[in-house]
Amino acid sequence: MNAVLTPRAESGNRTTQQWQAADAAHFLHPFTDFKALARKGSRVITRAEDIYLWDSEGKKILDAMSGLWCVNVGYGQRALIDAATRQLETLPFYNAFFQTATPPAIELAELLAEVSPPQFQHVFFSGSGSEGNDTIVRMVRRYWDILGQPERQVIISRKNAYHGSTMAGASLGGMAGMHAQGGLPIPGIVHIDQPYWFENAAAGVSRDEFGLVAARWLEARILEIGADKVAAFIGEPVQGAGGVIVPPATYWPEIQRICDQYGILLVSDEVITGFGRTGHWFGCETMGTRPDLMTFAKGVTSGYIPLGGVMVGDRVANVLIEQGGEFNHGYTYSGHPVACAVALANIKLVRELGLVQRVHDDVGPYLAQAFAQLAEHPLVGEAQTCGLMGALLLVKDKTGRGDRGTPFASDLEVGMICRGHCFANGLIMRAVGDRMIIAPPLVITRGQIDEMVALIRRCLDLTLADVRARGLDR
Ligand code: PXG
Repeated sequence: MNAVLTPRAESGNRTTQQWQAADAAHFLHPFTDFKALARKGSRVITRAEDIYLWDSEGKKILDAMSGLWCVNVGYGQRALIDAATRQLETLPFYNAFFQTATPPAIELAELLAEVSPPQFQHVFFSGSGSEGNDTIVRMVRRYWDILGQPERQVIISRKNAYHGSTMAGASLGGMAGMHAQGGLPIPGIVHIDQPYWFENAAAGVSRDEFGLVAARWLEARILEIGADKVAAFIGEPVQGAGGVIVPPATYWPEIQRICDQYGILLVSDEVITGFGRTGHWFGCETMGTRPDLMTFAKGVTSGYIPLGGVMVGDRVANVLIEQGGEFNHGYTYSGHPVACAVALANIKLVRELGLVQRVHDDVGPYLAQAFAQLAEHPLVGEAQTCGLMGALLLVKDKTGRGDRGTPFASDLEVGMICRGHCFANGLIMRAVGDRMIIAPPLVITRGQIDEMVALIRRCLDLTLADVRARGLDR
């Protein structure tokens, strides 16, 4: 029988098959082959608590990806739920366009200035990280315009970066698959190689040496374009969607030196790394840079409700405010009162629970230790963590290419085999190529890390058995 014709049950009370049929009939999912998913059927997630999800079959799953890098305080936090409810009752919406403001937006702006590095005293709100990066493009070009240097238009980014999915966000990003659709990148955005030692370092070059080499690709590109044409450099402190690529410690300080030397604005995209993920409030603090602008989203509300924005450093804010006149840019939901109320409750909770310090002193080092042990697994060629982000690179042979290991051919999709085992064993861990990545909620306990690592180990064993049985290691 065609499931679509099954009588519709009460909302929230349908069978998995009924959900899947309605989903396939109407819902176009992001970054998805629609037809393939319709054939296979979505996994329907129906509820969550702490760091666990439950699907429509009642199966419990450990969410080692915090939703999509965002549910930093874990699921079910009463303070956030109550903040949203109270604000919905008091004032569900008002805009910030017509010389108006709402108390939650003002209070959040004030609190963000407090938790951000000292150069940040102003914020521009958006509804998402992608919109935040669109604002970045508008703002850096406007900045140079006001300063009488309108030819400074070019923004330099990196291959395999992820900065969102709008026209500007996807253009800033360096994902080849995204650029292949719809005529991207837009003009004035160029990309240099990423600081990925495993893939891009020459033989015999140490991580730290490579960090300097990779940073100087920026300098070379600036000189090629002409420093007087370059507006800004943008990067994620740790590349997230690109596979949790933790740069060598030498990389970011050298990037800072280069931006300073040529007067170029430095933009830190903190959409994933913001609000404690790396063990400081912002990833730029972990990496030792002083950005002029920071994009944020995700962890600002722990994903309970959409909100994003740009922290605007004094260098840019002073020019925009003092000399800029009207900035012709903004979104209906810039400073949405309910989103801002949830963000306020979220940031206060992060403080109350001491989550940033906890990642820095306790669970971050604990995860690093566990990953160092996983690095001994025969499939693992590289194990990296930064705070509560982690990656395990699956390799064919650990001893190839000096000590760097030999990767699997990418068409074998060994990462997808591993991800399949994770799903089947109640663990959400993502595969980016053959990099298996995690970013669990910051509230995760040591006991829960043990539980997660035991699941990871089991899935690595199952993947290794598969790889050997299918002869993929030959
Ligand atoms: N910057 C960074 C660094 C991000 O990680 C965005 C901007 C865009 O944010 P919005 O809110 O517009 O999605 C992101 C988003 C993945 C994945 O597959 C990562 C993101 C989004 C969707 C999927 O890891 N990051």
